[in-house]
Amino acid sequence: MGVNRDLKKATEAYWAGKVPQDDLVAEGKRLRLEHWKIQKDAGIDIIPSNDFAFYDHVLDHIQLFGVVPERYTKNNLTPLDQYFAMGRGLQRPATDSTPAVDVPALEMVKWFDSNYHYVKPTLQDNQTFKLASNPKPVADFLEAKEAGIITRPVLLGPVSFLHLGKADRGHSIEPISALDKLLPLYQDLLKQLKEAGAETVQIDEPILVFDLPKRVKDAFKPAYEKLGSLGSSAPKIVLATYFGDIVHNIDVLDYLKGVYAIHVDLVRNPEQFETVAAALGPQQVLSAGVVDGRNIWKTNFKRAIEIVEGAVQKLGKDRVIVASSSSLLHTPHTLASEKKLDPEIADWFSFACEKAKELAIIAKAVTEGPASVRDALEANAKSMQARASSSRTNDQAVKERQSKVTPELHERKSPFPIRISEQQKRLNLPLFPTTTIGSFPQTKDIRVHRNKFTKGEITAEEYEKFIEKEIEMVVKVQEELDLDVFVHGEPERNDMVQYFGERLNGYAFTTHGWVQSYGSRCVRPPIVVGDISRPAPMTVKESKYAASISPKPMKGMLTGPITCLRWSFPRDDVHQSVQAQQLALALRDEVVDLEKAGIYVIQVDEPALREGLPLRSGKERTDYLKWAVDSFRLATAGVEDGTQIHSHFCYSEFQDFFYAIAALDADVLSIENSKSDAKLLKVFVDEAYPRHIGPGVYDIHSPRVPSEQEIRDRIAEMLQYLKPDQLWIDPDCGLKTRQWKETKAALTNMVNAAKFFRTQY
Ligand code: MET
Repeated sequence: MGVNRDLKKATEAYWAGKVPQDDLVAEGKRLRLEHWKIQKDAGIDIIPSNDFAFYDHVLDHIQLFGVVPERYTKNNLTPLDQYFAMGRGLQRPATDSTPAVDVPALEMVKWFDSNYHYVKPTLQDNQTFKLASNPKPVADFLEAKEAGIITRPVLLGPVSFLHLGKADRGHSIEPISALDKLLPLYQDLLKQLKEAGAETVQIDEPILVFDLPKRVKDAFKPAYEKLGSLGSSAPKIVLATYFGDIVHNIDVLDYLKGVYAIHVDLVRNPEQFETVAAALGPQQVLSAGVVDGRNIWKTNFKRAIEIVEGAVQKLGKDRVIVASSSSLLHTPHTLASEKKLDPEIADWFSFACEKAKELAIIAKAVTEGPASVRDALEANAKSMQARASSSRTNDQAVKERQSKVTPELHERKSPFPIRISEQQKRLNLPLFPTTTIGSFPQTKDIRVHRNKFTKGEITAEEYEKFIEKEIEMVVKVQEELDLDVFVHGEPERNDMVQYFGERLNGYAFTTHGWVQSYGSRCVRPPIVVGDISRPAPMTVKESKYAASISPKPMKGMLTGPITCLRWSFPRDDVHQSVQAQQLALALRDEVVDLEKAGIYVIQVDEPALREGLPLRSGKERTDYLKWAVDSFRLATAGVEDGTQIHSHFCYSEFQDFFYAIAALDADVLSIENSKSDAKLLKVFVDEAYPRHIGPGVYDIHSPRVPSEQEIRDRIAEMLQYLKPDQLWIDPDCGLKTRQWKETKAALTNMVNAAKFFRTQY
């Protein structure tokens, strides 16, 4: 994105019509050159190209191979506008010279287990492919060459490209079946790259870290036989995998004998080295990913050098490349931008620019001997030592508390039937109770006040008064709407994870540590640096105030341990289960404090529970589900039977790990369902799920106001699967991104629809 999110600024200015396309294109060129130069100056020998994308690199390939559904091609858009239309949709009124355009975006989903999102290749029956004229990988290679840098172009491999795709709506093609038609384009592209002067090319096949259907696994054979058959008319291929190990797919390496090198992630799975090294052909090179592309910690040089030296011993110097484990897209740009970080902590971090330098040092240490980089090694050892023994990292009290966690702490006092009757006595809710998921619109006024407060332009009291006024307003609106369980609206929260991180010991924050989430959207994850604890209540004041101004039940609102962990940069020196347990204990205290303050409905959001699922089935996944569920239970089980625990997820596809959802033992679950088939709810019937559920009745991601009838129809559908006394009525997520006008209109219709059903039962 550039050191100051330059690409974000340029694309958004272009989308807003503030700058012409040429300016955006020029900014792209400037950024590419700058990033090549950073790597060159850092001492990187092999510099990648075609890793720059205006929106997403998978989308680049969609356009490169002409996998563009007709709805995007028929509007006479420029190629770049067509590209953005696929990435983010395009809605444009007609002008004198152009007709109106209204196309939704292609589907976008998470990239493996990261928080980056890619655009899904969307294929149609009888899909054809066409290589773009002046293909971007070739153009970018030539651009770098002109600047005096010979790069290694990066392509997404044909098998991964297809397997990561899907059939378009109304089509039934199995993407991998199109491989034969796609391969000639890769061949053509490789030849063009060679003609342009590329000696090597990196082809990513990250799907090798998944469990693969046989058909997909088998596809590697024809694919790499064809690409390998070009001999000297194509660049040599470095086949890259990342985010996991490839041991379970190691037989695929038999089909890859024609490739020059294999890249593996040795940060996540150092143990795969032996198996991979043994499976390499006698000439094949190993690209050893030893610098973490997914986190912000300084590389432990000693450990990394040991791994590289081990590889050199086994394979010989000429057969080892030192690399980052994955693309550095997932790390912030440079530590040099962080002026406010405590120097003690800053010394432990390494962002993308620093990681590039680390790679050069590791390679030099191995090739020229440790003496050639003595100062760097000594400084690194010191940092490692300082971090390991720092009081910021280690909190004895936290460790002690963890050692005393017993199985009983994960259990509510009584089973659900007893709890719900206690809760009902206290809450006295009607059938089909209505509620919302937590946030109400985050208006400009709220952001302005928060900024002023952060900058010290208004006092803490002034800010607090402002927040109270917002809460009063939100409560009043809910009274007018006649909702049953209220929320305070979350006006005081900048972000659902950062807000908690800022109130916990053990967290650090950056000012510029942005990473791309999708398109121009970036997030700035907080960093877990040490043992986590809660010095003081975090949300009680706001919830208590809200409860004090209305007789209706007020729902307390917390972010769950797994979501706090997943949306942060976690520690790499203790297992994530330990960090989750620490977060759980901190949240447990908060839950109990909320109850003491008279808050008898408490929601603990876990929207990231699913993305934390390990990529492959098996032990790691089962283990994860165990500790993830345990952390939720530990956080919530401290309350009395009469206090109602809610949880919220933003997806409804959990059929494959339903037992874990059930094991959370939440009294009420609210889930995303408005865009999915109500049939997904069948699992609740099949599994005889006994507790309460609120499948979102309308989509909050769109400003569209659903009619009362539409919501009634949706509820009727849900009642085919859920019992009337089990069903809650709510929107499918928080309302923070919406405007007030549509929020009130949609909630009015929602409450009326619930009231209608009350008359029916
Ligand atoms: N309580 C949160 C909200 O309403 C839940 C968001 S889940 C992404 O904003």
